[in-house]
Amino acid sequence: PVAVRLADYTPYPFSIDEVRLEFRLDPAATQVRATMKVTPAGSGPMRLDGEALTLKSIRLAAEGSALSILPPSDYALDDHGLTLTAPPSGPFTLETVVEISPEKNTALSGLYISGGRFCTQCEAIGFRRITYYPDRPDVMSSFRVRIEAEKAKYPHLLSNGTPGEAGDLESGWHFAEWDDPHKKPAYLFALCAGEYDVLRDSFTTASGAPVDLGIYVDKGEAARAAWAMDSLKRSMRWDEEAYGREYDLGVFNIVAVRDFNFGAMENKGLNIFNSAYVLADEATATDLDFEAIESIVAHEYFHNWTGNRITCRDWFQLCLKEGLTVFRDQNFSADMRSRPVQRIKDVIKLRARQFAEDAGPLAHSVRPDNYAAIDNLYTATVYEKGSELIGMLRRQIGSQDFRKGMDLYFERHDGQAVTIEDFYACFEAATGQDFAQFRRWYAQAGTPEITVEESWDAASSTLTVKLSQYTRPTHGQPVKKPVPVPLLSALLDGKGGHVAATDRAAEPFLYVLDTEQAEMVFRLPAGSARPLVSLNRDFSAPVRLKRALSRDERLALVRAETDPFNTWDGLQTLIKEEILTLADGSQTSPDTALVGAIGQAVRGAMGDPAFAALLTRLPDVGELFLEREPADPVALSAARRKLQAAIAAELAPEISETLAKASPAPYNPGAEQASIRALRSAFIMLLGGRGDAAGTLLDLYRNAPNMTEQLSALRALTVSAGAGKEEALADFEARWKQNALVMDKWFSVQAGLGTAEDVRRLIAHPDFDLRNPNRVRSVVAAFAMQNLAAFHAPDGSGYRAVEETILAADKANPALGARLMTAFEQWRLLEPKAGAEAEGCLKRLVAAGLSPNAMDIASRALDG
Ligand code: DPP
Ligand code: ZN
Repeated sequence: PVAVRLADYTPYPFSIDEVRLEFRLDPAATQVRATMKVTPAGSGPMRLDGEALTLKSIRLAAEGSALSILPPSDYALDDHGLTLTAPPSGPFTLETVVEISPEKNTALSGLYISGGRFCTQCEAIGFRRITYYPDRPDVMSSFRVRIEAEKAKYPHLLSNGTPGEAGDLESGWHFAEWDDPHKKPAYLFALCAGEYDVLRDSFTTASGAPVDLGIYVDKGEAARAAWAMDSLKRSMRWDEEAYGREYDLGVFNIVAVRDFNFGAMENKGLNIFNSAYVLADEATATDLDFEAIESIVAHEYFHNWTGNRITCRDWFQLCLKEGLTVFRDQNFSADMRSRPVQRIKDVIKLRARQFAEDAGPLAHSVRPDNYAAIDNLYTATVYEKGSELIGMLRRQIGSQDFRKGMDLYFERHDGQAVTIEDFYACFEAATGQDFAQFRRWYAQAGTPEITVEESWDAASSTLTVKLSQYTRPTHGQPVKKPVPVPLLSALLDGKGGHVAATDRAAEPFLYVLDTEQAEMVFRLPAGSARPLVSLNRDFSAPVRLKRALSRDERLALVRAETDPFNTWDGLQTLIKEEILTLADGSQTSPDTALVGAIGQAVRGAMGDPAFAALLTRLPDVGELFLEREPADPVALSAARRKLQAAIAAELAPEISETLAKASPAPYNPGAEQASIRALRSAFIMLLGGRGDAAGTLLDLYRNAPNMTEQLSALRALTVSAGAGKEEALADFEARWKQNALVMDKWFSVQAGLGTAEDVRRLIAHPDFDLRNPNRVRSVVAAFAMQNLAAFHAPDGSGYRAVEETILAADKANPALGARLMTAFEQWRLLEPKAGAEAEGCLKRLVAAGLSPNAMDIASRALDG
């Protein structure tokens, strides 16, 4: 595929002042009439995007005249659109009528059918599958929509904005009109039609405007949308309090859809959600599901200002809305729950997904300068690293100046489609600072490595900390320039306190490393003991710290830490090193001092159970790939289990004591109870690592009062692979076979923890549905992205178990196919046998024929 380049950007030479869309909905043949009021800004042809459309008629009217059929000589059609070869030089009206087939739309982009209802997904370029239109984010227009459909089958007809006229038509049809007064790009268009149950509520904005809220779900499911509704109202309030942003329409609707490529979509006034992120109750959803719903509802809502009111000029600027909105939702979650726990979870995700992406053939900068397939830019780098960049900005300028810059951004750019430069210009204006060097973070791919060397001169009581930064070459970027790395730091006394230097108070301080090398020099009062150095507290910069410390030095640092993130991270580093040592065979059993220290840390944190749970966490095999090459996932996985068993033995008394208590009741999904259940679940997982706890686990499974603990017990039984596993899996299936979202968990537990044979069996299961992305991901992605020892088996059996399914999924749904292909991103790091099998599999997939989206991933993975 030909790459699209940022450098080639030119504004669209027409403005679309208004567009009216009229739909006659039919699953096989939907008719769409689009009437646009157009004003040329220059001269030349007018290009409209369009894919998989059948043009029925095209008419044009110059200003002041009536519509008349456009002669074929005045336009040209091709597979990707329509060109008006000689449009009028003054304002005109263009009307097209096209026919589309929603029921044949398996790509789930554009207008399609899910569960017998119509729905849309237009980001990034799905609108061109609905009608001919300049499908680019910098063309903003006001949309008026009329929907006609059979009333009995589709009683609810929804679109963006606020409802207008509605009524009955002939032969059992009806219609509804919707008006969206806010100008928007086509990717924010949405339409839903069908029969739903509706959970209704209302909200009053800070300035007193009433908003009707509705969540549209499957029949019988309205009660299960209560948490999503609660999360929505809290998000609306939070955006007023934290950013001064109010909602701007009288209606806000969410529709839950079972078949959806993304998690959710922020269409103006009509968010469409993957039903996995709407429906929850204690019996069917885990605390992690509740937490995800809260954060995704917030994320989509926050897009109303960061994304919709102010959108991206082009898709290279995707991080402008996504990185910023992730930053906003992460802070919302931190305010709703525990800030340090939220930070740790965000960093786990960043390291697992984004660091891996940044270290492999798919590495790209947060704002790339070219792409082959826009769907493939919805990445951890754009989202998660994009959020980290905003976090660094705020840390450097402080929250007051950050708010000033944001206020200016909203004031200056409301109603516009803008760039990262526009965003930073607001912060330059608000603070008088120059962010040119900071913006290198947006242009350079790769994770900076910060090497730290300390020396202590006892005679002068001087501690010198040498810092240097280096970013490895990535595809197309052989040499990197230094970026500003804000390191929140402190000197520790080893007794839980901070040390002052002669010229520096005892408080933590921000040190910004903005050159390749620099030194921090601390002069202490004569006779001082050597302090310990706490660096990158709260993970203030998204970097990899390289510090040559012995196990004892690290343990001492963990004990001395005053920053909860670093306490956790210090143990994670030790745990990583321990797993690597066990995996390469230089040590056969886990170090007792380390296991003891983990036990001690967990016991000391029992008062903050969610934090204690994180202290028991072992890094995933995928995170360890980056630590030592070549990676041997089979050995890493075995080593990980050894350490897990040792931690379980160390904590045996706490585990039995905790699990002997009843789970908190009555159930509440809020942070306080979720924290207690997080520790219970962590302990259940540790029991699974022991191999002698099948009886206890089966009891826990049978008596689990909620899905959080039921699923943990099921997982632990699956890991332990002993007695009770088959019984629990069969029971779970019998109990939940009617609930697709719960069954996704059943599939995912087995694919994520089982063998290649298990995966073949799951793919052959009658409920495996190639057309449903959640189900495909719960098997193929769970296996290929979480079960690395089995997926990357040295005999290639893991690859062979899923390659045909990847091909078939890709054929129907290229966005899904491409997402699954990213499982190969780390293949070059593998030990030679698995590496050769991975390459063979990639080549077979390419030879069998992939979609352009999947081909983009495969060819980068092979070239890189
Ligand atoms: N823009 C969506 C999001 O919120 C992706 N579909 O991330
Ligand atoms: Zn988003």
